[in-house]
Amino acid sequence: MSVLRRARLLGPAAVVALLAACAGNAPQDTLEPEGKYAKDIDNLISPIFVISGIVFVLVLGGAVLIAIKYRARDDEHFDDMPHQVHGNNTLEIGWTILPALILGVVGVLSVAAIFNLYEEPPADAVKVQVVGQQWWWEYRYDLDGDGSYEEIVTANELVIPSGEQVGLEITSRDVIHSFWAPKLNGKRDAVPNRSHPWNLQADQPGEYIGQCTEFCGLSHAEMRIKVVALERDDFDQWVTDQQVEAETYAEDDTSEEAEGYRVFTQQLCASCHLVAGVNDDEFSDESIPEFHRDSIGGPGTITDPELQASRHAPNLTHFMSRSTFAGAKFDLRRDTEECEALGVRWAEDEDDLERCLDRGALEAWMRNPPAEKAMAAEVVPGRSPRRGMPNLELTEEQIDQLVAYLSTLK
Ligand code: HEC
Ligand SMILES: [Cu+2]
Repeated sequence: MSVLRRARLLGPAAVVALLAACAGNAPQDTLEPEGKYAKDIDNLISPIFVISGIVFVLVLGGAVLIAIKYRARDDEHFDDMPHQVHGNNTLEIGWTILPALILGVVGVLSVAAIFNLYEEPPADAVKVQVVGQQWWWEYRYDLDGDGSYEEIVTANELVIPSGEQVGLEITSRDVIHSFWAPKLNGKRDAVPNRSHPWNLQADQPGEYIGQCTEFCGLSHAEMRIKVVALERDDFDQWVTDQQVEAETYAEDDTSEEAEGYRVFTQQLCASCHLVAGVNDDEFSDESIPEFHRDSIGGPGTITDPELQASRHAPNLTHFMSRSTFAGAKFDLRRDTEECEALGVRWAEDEDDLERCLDRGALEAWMRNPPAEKAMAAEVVPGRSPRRGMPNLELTEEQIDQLVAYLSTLK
């Protein structure tokens, strides 16, 4: 292929790549940090980029200059050897020491930044265990500092207080994932049976988007991250709300949500999803096999691959306090400006919920989850054939009842 043709093919690709870098709305732009740790990284990238830029220009510029200046000008002098500088001590010591000095500076800056990223959270910091699983993130909070992450268990949205260092312990229940919210910090792998410490801090309240960045199977691209930073007061309120248990319904209650409650507890839902105050028994030490117990106390001891990956599902106790579901792939709020502006604790208000709940998305999910998100992996001997939520063949009536019931889980 001629150089020209190659350029003609590569040109448009380069232009597309270049234009993509100009996106106005780029929620995952790592070069626009919005928290301490992401800024630490940015403060490392910028000087090193400048240093590499200078080296690049000097070396490449020098090479081009010399190539032009000393090129063979005519056939007569084509085989002439240029003047040799081998053995020039000043030059040789110079170009050994200078790069070493430059790398030394880069090394010191890098190591200092890495130490910053790993600083221990203060004793009273919010601590969250982040559990990657195919294909969603679970967040478990240790609020009393006793080292067990069981005070709040939620999914999809990591809620943190803004302006504070939040200590994470990142792990996985099945395969290797990687946690990355680019505006708040760099990435950290989630590896089964390991716990990786990490920090997050968001300077301002807001929503920060990220995604799993380690290929983890079928729905890897649909395993998103949403960090929601709230003012301290709002965060405290969120914590209080999250610790309230859900209601149960009497047998003679014929309201739609009571019917939905019965579908939830009598269908398989309750064997995978925990709603605190409703089916804790099914997840208690006595009544469940050991692997399921781990889903309460956190991962770490599950070694049977089939058990590692089956029957773990998002805790639904406060499902409606989130704005997304299924690995943050779908919005639970309708896509209008008014509803988008409600913020994360949108479901508190009955009217907001009535007006803004995206019923269609939720109903579609219950009608046939694998059609909404690729989840069923092929059958591998010795492994569970199922990841995620199966199609439970619900009737339309049951779906309506379930939506009514789920709407009460605020
Ligand atoms: C075999 C286990 C299993 C059963 C049974 C099950 N689910 Fe699920 N469900 C899951 C898993 C796993 C997910 C997360 C899927 C994902 O995000 O990839 C999920 C996701 C959900 C979500 C979204 C939650 C969130 O925050 O992301 C809702 C709502 C839900 N299920 C409701 C139900 C209802 C209602 C039933 C009963 C009709 C039910 N599920 C039965 C495993 C199950
Ligand atoms: Cu993943």
